[in-house]
Amino acid sequence: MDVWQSLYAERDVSKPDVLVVAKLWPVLMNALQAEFTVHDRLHESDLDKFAEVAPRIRGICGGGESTVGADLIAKLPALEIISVFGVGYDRYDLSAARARGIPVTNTPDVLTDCVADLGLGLLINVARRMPQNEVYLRAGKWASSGPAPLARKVSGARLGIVGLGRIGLAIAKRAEGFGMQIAYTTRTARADVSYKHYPSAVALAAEVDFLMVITPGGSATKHLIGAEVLAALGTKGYLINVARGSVVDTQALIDALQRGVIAGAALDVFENEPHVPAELMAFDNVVLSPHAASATVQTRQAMADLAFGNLKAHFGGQALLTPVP
Ligand code: A2R
Repeated sequence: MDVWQSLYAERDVSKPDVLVVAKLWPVLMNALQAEFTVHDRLHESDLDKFAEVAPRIRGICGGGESTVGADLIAKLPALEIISVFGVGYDRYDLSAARARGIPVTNTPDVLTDCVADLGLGLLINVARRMPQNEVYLRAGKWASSGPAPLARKVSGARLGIVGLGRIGLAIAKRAEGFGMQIAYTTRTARADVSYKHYPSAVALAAEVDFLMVITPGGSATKHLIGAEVLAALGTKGYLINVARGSVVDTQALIDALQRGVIAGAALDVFENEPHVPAELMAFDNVVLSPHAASATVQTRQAMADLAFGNLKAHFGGQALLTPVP
């Protein structure tokens, strides 16, 4: 048996080779392994083996925060499809994929409710100091020192949403239930909503109590929320980020919190996640969440069904379920 025969003998040639570029949820991983020949992060763990299998890799599956650059795509001459387990794909080089005619799919819509739920949950948490209050109670301070400090009322407050797409709109609908006054900023005003549109995040921030960030990541929105926006939000304003860490200038946020430029922040995403700056962890007026917006069993199952379904559709010669436009 020559080297190629031995390679082929090890694998089921009827199962397309798929490179997995993230530590995926086991349910999705199991589905992939049943249908495909899966190479789990081989490009990071074993470069020799990766060089061996790269010529026959036909699909990539990764998470929303994975990086798939032009360099990786160039190493995969047989690549036909990239399936993203997430709605955001800002670290995938779409131009490089498109130049080769390789479709990219994502998992929109199915996670909208959960991200919106968490966005509003974070807003209420930071305003009403729910995590801090629980720590206060558990530390016995209620009994020893009396009631916890007063919080900020949510119902009826002014909410500014940066990015009024699928998720931004779902957040707005929830906030309507709290009688909040809603305004937003996007590059193009929506004709189908009556919320007030502002031309920039700075203009919006100056008019609201809570600024909710829910745009895509990537170079177009990098540090969209910086010192100027935070100054406009002001000493009574709160920032909530459920978009991508890159949309907020972390150093500017830390500076603003240190100097009392804003009232507080609630963050589900970070620039260098899973690493969270120690400065952020130290603030009493900051609520932190480990990028958990879509992390429910129900939503992750729906996302897995789409991420897997797109690959299966492609290799079965069917139309893709959710191609990135
Ligand atoms: O700017 P527009 O008119 O394209 O509106 C989109 C808005 N957006 C921006 N707003 C302000 N400045 C920008 N530079 C900017 N770029 C985009 O973000 C639109 O209203 C919204 C994105 O909405 P969708 O595409 O429907 O995305 P979805 O499902 O709401 O998810 C948003 C992001 C994902 O990309 C992940 O990064 C994260 O939520 O999970």
